[in-house]
Amino acid sequence: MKVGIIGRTNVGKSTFFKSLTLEDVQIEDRPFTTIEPNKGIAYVTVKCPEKEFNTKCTPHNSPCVNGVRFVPLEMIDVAGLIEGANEGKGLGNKFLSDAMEADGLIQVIDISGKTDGAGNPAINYDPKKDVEMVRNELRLWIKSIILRVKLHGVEDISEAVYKALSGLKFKFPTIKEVVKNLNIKSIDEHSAELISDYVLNKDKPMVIAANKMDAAENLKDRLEDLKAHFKYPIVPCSAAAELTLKEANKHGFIDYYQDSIKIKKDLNKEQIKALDIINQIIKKHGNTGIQQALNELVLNVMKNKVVFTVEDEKKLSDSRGRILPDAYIVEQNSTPHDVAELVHSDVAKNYKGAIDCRTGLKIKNDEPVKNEQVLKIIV
Ligand SMILES: Nc1nc2c(ncn2[C@@H]2O[C@H](COP(=O)(O)OP(=O)(O)OP(=O)(O)O)[C@@H](O)[C@H]2O)c(=O)[nH]1
Ligand SMILES: [Mg+2]
Repeated sequence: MKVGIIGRTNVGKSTFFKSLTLEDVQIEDRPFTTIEPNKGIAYVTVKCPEKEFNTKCTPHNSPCVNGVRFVPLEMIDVAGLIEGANEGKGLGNKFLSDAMEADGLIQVIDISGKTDGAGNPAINYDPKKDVEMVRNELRLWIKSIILRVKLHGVEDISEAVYKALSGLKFKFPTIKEVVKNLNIKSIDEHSAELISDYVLNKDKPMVIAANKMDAAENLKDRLEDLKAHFKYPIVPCSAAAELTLKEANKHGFIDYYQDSIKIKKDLNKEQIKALDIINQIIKKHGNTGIQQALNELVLNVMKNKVVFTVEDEKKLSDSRGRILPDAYIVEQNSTPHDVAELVHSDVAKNYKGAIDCRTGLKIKNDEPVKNEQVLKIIV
């Protein structure tokens, strides 16, 4: 599972990325700070089943804090876009192929309107323009790749398009579906655009992270306006607040957990002031919105599931005695065998079935796994 962070330049993409991965990346108040993609591990959060099973987990691949499991996924932050990227403006659009390694996208925007379409300071800039621009640049870029398809007589259109888009993680069934449903018989400007739109909609689900909410005046109106125009879920957030809290937590100044902040060390006046501002944001909105944006994409929009795997269905342990050691994010229709593939190729090879540890019953091989299911894979 991989999530890509995209958006116009200087909206806070790298700050968003860093607040979730704590990777040491460059953040600056100017356009085009990021050039090479940043990669790291972020986590979705789900309830740990330890309490329900009346046990205490000893996590291996997914840390547990106060009964909340942090389930890992890959995250990639790419360079920023500006209008005309398809004509080479700014850093162009070639880096978008890095973002397309992702199964889902978070588009970061600057809801404060204090930077313009080129990433420079502004007053009251309308972030709707950025959402449309990013969409348009993505569509034009995919379209240009599809337009390079040369059909040699009998060749299947779906296969030719799929080959041209290889590496961008679009699914073959999606391409077959659009070619069939829209009755596409040749590749031209119009059909390439239709295919581009369709595959982006279907295979790159997206949420909008309305960042810099701390700096926004009339935040409520601005959010309403966006919601009225776009079908994507829109999550108000402050990556700068989240990053400050995570770093203060890491260095032992505070205990930061979900929406609670506890001061641990003597802080100076400046630090107290900064924390006060952040505290007000959290009180007003409930949270910084960063983890919420990621969870919204991975669990609600993409409808992925989290499953826990164990080797002993009674003790809920692995061979080393660790309790509820591992959790995995799997696609909506995954079967127990698909989960086995994620655990290890040998486990998949020797797969003989799976048991639902809640019921103790065997699961049918073609039955999709359930969210937060605890599975014993029989090998
Ligand atoms: N007020 C406020 N500023 C923020 C927030 N998030 C990021 N910033 C600031 O916005 C500026 C740009 O941040 P980056 O994370 O480098 O932005 P980016 O989108 O990665 O930029 P490029 O890589 O250049 O496209 C920096 O000055 C950040 O400190 C936020 O939530 N609130
Ligand atoms: Mg950046």
